[in-house]
Amino acid sequence: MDKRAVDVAVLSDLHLGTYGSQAEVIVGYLRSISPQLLILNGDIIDIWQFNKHYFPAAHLEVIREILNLLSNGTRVIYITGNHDEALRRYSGISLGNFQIADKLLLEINGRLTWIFHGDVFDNTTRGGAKILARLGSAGYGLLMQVNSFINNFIVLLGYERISLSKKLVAGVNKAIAAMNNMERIASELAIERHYDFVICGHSHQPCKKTISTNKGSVVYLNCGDWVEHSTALEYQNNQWNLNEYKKPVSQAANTGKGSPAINVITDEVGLHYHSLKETTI
Ligand SMILES: [Mn+2]
Repeated sequence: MDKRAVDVAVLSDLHLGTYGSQAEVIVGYLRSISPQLLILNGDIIDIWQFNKHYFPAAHLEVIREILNLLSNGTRVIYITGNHDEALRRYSGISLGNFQIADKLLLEINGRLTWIFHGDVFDNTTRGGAKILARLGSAGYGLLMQVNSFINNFIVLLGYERISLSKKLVAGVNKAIAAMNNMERIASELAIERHYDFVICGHSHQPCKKTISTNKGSVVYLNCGDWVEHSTALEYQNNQWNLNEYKKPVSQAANTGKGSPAINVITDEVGLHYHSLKETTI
C-alpha cells in the first residue's frame, strides 16, 4: 500500500487500553501515512481506566506501528494528557527521535502552532472535580445499570419511574461548557502570544475554526479522537487540514492474520517476578 507523505500528523485521544478504542482503525491510519513528524497529543494510553486484563493485540499493534514509524525516521513527540498524566513526570525525556513533552510550539515557515492536550483549561478534570470526572467516565455504564435496577423496584412498588435524564443533561451541558471554556482560554492565550494556530485534543470534538477577540485572531484546531471519530490533523502544503480517516474495506480481512491464537491464560499460571536483590528462588 502506498503511504501518503505528510509533513506533520497530530492525533490524540486514542484511549488505548479501554474498550472504546478503535485500535484497528488507528493502525490502518498509521500505516497509510509517512509523516516527518508525528505528534501524539495526549490520552494515548489510558492509564486512568487502565485494566491490566484488557490490552488486546490490536492495541499493541498501534504501539508497534508507532515504533515502526520511529525506526523509519519519523520524529515522534508524545504530549501528555489527563488520562496519561502519569507520564508528566517524564516530560522532557528524549530517546533518539522520540520525546515526551507537556506542550509544544512548532514553527513552520515562520508561522507558529501551539500544541497541547487542553485538560489544564478544563476545570472538570482539575483537583477534586477530577475524581468526579473520573468516576463519571468509568462509572457511566454502571450508573445506567443501577438506575434501571432501582426503577424496576420502584415500578414493582407501584410508583413512577425516576428519570436520571435531567441530571444527565445537566452533566452534559456542564461538560459542553467546560469544552467551550478550554477552546476560549486556549485561543485567548494563543492570540496574546501572537501564535497563528492552537491545537488541542481532550474534547473529542474535531474542529477547525477561526476565533477572534479584540486583540486579534487565531485558528483553533482540535484533532478529535479515535473512540467516536477517526480524525487527525495533518500539515501539508503549508496548511493544517482536518482529516477523517476511512478504513479501506479490504483492510478488514487482514487484521490479525498469520498469528495463531494464544491459549495459555497467563493470569492462571504462577509467575514469580523477582529482582536481583532477592536471594531466594
Ligand atoms: Mn483528555
